[in-house]
Amino acid sequence: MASSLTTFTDEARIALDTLSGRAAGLFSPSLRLGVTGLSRAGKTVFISALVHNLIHGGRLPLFEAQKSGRIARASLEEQPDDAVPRFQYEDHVAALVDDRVWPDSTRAISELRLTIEYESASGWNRLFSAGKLSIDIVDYPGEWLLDLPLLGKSFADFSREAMELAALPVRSDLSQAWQGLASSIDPDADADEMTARRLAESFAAYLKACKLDERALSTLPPGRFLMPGDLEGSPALTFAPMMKLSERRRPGSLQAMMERRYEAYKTHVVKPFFREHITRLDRQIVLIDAMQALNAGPAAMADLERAVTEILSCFRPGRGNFVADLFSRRIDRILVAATKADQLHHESHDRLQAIVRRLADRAVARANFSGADVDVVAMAAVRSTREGTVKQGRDTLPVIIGTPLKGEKINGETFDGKAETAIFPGDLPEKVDPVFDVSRQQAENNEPAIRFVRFRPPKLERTAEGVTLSLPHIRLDRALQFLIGDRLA
Ligand SMILES: Nc1nc2c(ncn2[C@@H]2O[C@H](COP(=O)(O)OP(=O)(O)OP(=O)(O)O)[C@@H](O)[C@H]2O)c(=O)[nH]1
Ligand SMILES: [Mg+2]
Repeated sequence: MASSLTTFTDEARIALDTLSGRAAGLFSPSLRLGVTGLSRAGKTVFISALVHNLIHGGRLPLFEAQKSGRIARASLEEQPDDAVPRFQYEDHVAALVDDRVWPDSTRAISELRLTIEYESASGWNRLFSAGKLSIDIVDYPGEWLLDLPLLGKSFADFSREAMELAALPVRSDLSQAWQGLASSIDPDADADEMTARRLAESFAAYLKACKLDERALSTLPPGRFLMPGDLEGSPALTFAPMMKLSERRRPGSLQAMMERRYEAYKTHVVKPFFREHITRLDRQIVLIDAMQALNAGPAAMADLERAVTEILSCFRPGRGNFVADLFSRRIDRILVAATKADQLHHESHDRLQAIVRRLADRAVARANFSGADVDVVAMAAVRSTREGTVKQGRDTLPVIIGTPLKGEKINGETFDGKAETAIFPGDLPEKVDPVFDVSRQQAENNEPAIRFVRFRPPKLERTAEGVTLSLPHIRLDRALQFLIGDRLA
């Protein structure tokens, strides 16, 4: 009797704590927003601009909660995951705003919690909810997502596919050194650390060369070979595909060692990453550098499309897929966003968006994927240019004006990183099809459609009182509305 009474009061106290905690807003609802994209796609800039605009009450007319004045406050709070590096928001904003330089490359996962206090739009909700939403923003390399298919592949499958891809004409020259080395090694020889390392380094060098090459080739797994994070040099990363594998590997052989490490990579790197991060996401934005791909031509567009297909496949693995079991939550909204639209005149923004829509539609159709809303946007998280016109003879040309980065070149002129310049960027094609038509590229070998120059981040305007205004953007508000707007209704 006495003991059950204690149990009862304990439970009652916990229940009471929960209630008062809720009343104090301690248990505010949260939303996990994943931000990804291949390296240099614009993840760090996007997160910095999003947070800066919310904290400083930026101009966000398409973000309904802000426009109608229902956001009381947005502030940074301690993140829920102690073992994940914090997104260094203050450093990135200082770079953008004070120094007018783009933030450094980040190359690993990081997290930031932004809490929004708001007034609900409906009287009913106002009565029952605390009007507080915590958004946990998770920035992670898209390259790591491309590892997911490895979970279903044996070392022999992985080796065979790697060989096939390396032998393709587009890659054969880049993979030559590694192929040469791999073919000279007997998998049945005794396991040897230095041989394993030489093979792994040579294979990683080939993957990096694909990435750096101007053919803008899509990324091949293992993703950590390109973006090792804090795992550089660890045994789980010191393996490579092998040729001439024997069916029955000998214990103590090089093949046995490589196979064990490949399995360790899956168990200790790929799986935990998915379980701890991807499967807990509610919403996702995939940033793409469509401008760079457009400039490189249809083959690069096809490659970008392939990468987006693979990335989308990771978020909603169809039923029956072995990874579906890993998911604890369901991503219900995905935004595919082309950043850096500020390198075009606004007349081309809708064209860029149409191109991204086509790309996303094709990727969705091909991915093993269902059940999430996918939208697209052409945006600039940070707008580095203004618009204007320039008279040339009898024509008036629409131009964009900004400070080109030091060393950028156009028409033989090299910029010093200080002077403002007006540039006629050219228009994107009106029709979408040719952009994806690979046969056209070989036929014409034409000039890039757009001339694009990279600009420095903008100079922020100050009010009469000396207050710095928030970072200017293009359609960041539209992205926000799609990603979190409904949760602030
Ligand atoms: N004009 C313009 N350039 C941008 C914008 N966002 C990103 N960039 C450019 O793209 C580069 C990469 O942006 P980041 O945000 O660092 O990209 P990331 O995806 O975090 O890159 P990693 O950390 O290397 O994976 C920047 O250095 C800028 O030059 C934008 O909104 N407008
Ligand atoms: Mg980054």
